Amino acid sequence: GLQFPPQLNCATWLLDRHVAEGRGERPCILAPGLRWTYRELQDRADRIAHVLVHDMGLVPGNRVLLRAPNTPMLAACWFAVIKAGGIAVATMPLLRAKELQAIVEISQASHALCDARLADELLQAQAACPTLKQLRLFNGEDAAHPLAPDLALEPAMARHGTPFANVDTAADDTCLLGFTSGTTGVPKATMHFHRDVLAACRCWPEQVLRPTADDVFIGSPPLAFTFGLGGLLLFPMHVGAQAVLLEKAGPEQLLEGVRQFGATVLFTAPTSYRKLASHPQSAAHSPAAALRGSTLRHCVSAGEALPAATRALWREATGIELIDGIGATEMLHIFISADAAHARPGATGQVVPGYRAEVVDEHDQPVPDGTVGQLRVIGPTGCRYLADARQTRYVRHGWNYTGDAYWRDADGYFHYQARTDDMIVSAGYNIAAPEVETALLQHPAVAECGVAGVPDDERGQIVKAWVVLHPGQTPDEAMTRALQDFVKQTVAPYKYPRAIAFVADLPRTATGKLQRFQLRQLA
Ligand code: 3SK
Repeated sequence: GLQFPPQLNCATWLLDRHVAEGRGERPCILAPGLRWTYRELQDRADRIAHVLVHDMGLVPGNRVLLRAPNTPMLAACWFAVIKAGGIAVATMPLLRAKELQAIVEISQASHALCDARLADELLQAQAACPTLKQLRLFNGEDAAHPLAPDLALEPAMARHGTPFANVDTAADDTCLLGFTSGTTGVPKATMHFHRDVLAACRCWPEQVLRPTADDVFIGSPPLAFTFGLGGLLLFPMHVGAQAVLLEKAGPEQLLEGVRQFGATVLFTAPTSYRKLASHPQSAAHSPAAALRGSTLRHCVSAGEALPAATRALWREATGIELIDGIGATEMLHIFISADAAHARPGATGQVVPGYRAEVVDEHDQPVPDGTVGQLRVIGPTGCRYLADARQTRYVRHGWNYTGDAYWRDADGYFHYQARTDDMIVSAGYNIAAPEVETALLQHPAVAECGVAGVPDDERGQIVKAWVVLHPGQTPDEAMTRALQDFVKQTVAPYKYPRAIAFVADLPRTATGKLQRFQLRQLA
């Protein structure tokens, strides 16, 4: 097992260690028009830590809400909170006042550091949240409205010196709250300790990704999503590598970022790989073709199930085999995965050493290989909810019940079926919604789709698909029949969608996960 000293501040290991050991001048954080070395990031983080403690009255254990797109200042704020013994509560940039209010209430955040360009919604939330007393805004020069001088972070940073002596936290003091993205609509706060952060850096990255100090990480997930926090901040810094932070990370920005910064490791979600690979330009000039022979050597997919068709599309377009993985905010990062050499199409991978994962039945008993059941996982990085009665439902005897339906094969590879609540029962047949989605996605007219069960008098439920067509395709009766026939020929015919609705886009969480429970509200 992993051993950590009883007193531990993870910022000391991830950031200050590099400067102390002579690597301070190595590049650390890159962004368009900006390059910070490890020493420069440390300088910013130390100054912000002084502001938090001396100007804003932070004491260890206070929760600090962070709100910004992926920027170097967000990284500096995150480390400042950890250095000061606070608890980082990073939030998705797209959240509105109501959602921020819920997060402030659940986390009991007393302090906030916010990108001035995103201040409006937070100020609205603050008006309704008496616990949130201290707020500072950064990146104010680009903001639409002038900053109240007493709220501006950068001038306050300039008034403080360095260094900052990191608070001597215990290894099992909480350092971050991760909010689940709410595929079911109700977010939960998960608590992570300083030692969890370092354990996450030691498990999946060391066993599967195996990065080096020469790697340059890039990607799309927000740092508020632990997939992004690990992939774009913790894991690069653990090995002294570089991370590119992009405020916008659509296909064009990712492609340009890989080229401009010579990125070697890409983190993004299956939908984004699919968009990159099937860009409307001709195949020879598509973004994916431009990545063939580029600096990229590892492409990591997580955040939602990877359809086999997307894996194949990416391999054909770029020559790179995706590293798939399933993680959870509850577990901080990925716990089942396979590196490119061990990838098995249709399977997420094998359990990452350090974790145990099992497929169990409704009585919590492990099922034989080949049988579908619920995935549960236990390991060094989770799982605890903050003051949430659902702890007893989702965490039992230390195991986190993930809500994913999986089966395991004889070689220990785990195969995703659905969220347990995404299994459709139609006329006695069990149908996994993602399997129907995977089949539909193989049709050339389909850009995106979501599948869910809808009530039906005769069959109990029927399979319904909500489909976004590629530009130029016609959403008519003939298309409906073509898609239904296609699914019948691709998977067992009883799984075909008896109803199809054509829509302009699909409801997704801020982390890009499909919200199947919202589909039924669409026309
Ligand atoms: O959703 C996932 O698969 C995931 C992956 C890595 C870290 C966190 C999460 C939620």
